Amino acid sequence: MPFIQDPPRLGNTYDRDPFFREVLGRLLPPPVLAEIEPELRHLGDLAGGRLHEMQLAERLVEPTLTQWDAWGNRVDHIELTPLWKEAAGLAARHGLVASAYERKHAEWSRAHQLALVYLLEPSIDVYSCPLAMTDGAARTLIDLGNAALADRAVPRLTSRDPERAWTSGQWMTEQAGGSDVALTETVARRTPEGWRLDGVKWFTSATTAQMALTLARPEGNGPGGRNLALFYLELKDEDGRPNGVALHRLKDKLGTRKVPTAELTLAGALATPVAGLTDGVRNITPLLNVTRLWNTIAAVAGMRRAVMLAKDYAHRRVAFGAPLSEKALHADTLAGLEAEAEGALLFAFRLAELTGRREAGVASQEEVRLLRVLTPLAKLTTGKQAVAIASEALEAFGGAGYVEDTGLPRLLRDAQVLPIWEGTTNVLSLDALRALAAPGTVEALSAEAERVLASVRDPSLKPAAEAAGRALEHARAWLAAAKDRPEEREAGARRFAMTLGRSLELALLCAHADSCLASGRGGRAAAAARRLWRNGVDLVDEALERDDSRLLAGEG
Ligand code: MFK
Repeated sequence: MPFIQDPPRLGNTYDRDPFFREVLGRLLPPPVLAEIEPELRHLGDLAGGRLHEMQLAERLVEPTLTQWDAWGNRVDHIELTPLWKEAAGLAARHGLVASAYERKHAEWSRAHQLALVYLLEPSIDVYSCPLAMTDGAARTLIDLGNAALADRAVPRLTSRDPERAWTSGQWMTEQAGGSDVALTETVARRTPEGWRLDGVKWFTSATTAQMALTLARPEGNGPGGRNLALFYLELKDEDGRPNGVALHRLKDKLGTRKVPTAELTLAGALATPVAGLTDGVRNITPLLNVTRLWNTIAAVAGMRRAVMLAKDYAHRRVAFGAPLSEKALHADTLAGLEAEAEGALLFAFRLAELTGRREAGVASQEEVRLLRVLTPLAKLTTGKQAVAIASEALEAFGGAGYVEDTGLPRLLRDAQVLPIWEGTTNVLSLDALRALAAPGTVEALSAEAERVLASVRDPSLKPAAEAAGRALEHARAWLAAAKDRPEEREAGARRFAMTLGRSLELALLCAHADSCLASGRGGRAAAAARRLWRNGVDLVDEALERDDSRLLAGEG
């Protein structure tokens, strides 16, 4: 009998994720956790079982676009993969969007919703993409106070009935305007029937949605983002005919292959301004901030999935006389990955907590400012980590991680989009600087860091917490020194943002570990905190340190 390797297995991904359960246990009031736990366990079972099996079985199935029917009618039909169809029903029934809006658990409703997302996300082939945009569209319509549009669309966007539920697109990206959305070329013309849009959208994710929010320049408006307007459109008219939207092709992407991302033309599409005829970029930012939150959750869910598989495999794979799990170097490597995933998870759920507080109307001014700056920081930090962790996790399988029919390479391909869409690392680093320029935001961030670090009392955690504190202090000094040096400030923005993001994660992990130690829940989290510290050495980006001393010395 030739040797046959036992493949990695997931099991119930809720039960097998004690760190996640600990985090929820600290974050949620016990009655809330008790109420939602059966559903979390059910989703963990699905994610680690049937959905994961479907995912592996459908590895080669991709969405297809049929533009014409046999008789010459333009149909633009996208056939989704079976798993996507299954995910749509599951998402609606389990309230993956709805639970945030029903607000059954007051300010903990976002954490509840994102816990559901965290569990399902790695097993639904990035169906999280349309859900994120749907959530963002609902938020935007509500925040901008357009009652007519909100009354029409929000009940659909937040429906638990798969037959009624809608998804929304977020059509921003054009050939000229990707990161620089102000370059949008789509034009809006006023006609007797209403506003009509003409233009080409280059990357419209999940184009099977029923509606979209998009940007266009009303005829007569000047250039720039302020002269764009935010529009609402539905893809089909009342009779089910296309509303001036023609799909050119599905994009041939490195990853997220199951997401039917299209390039499309708007040719006289009827659309409604959501909030006036200017300030489109500002008006679409509620959507951006929600999808950036989802991106963060997708990143931490992907990291956890990669680590779970690699850890399970380490018990099944024998090399050099013992299971890999008993090899000191392999175990150390996996512990490093796990620590990254845990720091990132804490960051993501801190963001979820703040979002929930703001939406429930109980956030202080300081928390609102903190949320604004933590959103880009969490998205950019976790996006980068997700790619690095997926890459290392594949390596932990040796050649099997590089072979398609194990289903493992997808982890890396799907992670690679996370630092790109919803704002690249550089764009978000600049966004973090923009947020910090607003009055009170540096103070809000400093207060957060101080509060988290002050809660770390156990002597075994002090060196790691102090390293985080030093890095945060360094970042603060750099920001002050770079204040009047716009070019240097811009050049150092990513180093600054990554230093901040990673040191906040370490601080949060130290605080979490401290509370575990204090409540006698063992030292596992403390070991992870020390491990994360070792991963980051002293966390301060070396180049930032050099910039910093140069700036502080007043050198040009
Ligand atoms: C699992 C997760 C799945 C997610 C699925 C998503 C699939 C979708 C695929 C996509 O990729 S969709 C396209 C994503 N594109 C982007 O994210 C665009 C990236 N670029 C930026 O974010 C730029 O920073 C930005 C376009 C916003 C800059 O544009 P401008 O024209 O230079 O705007 P400006 O002047 O900086 O900001 C305009 C206003 O908005 C300002 O306010 P005021 O008008 O009051 O001065 C800004 O302060 C405000 N603003 C900008 N970003 C904000 C914000 N406010 C709140 N939050 C923000 N994030």
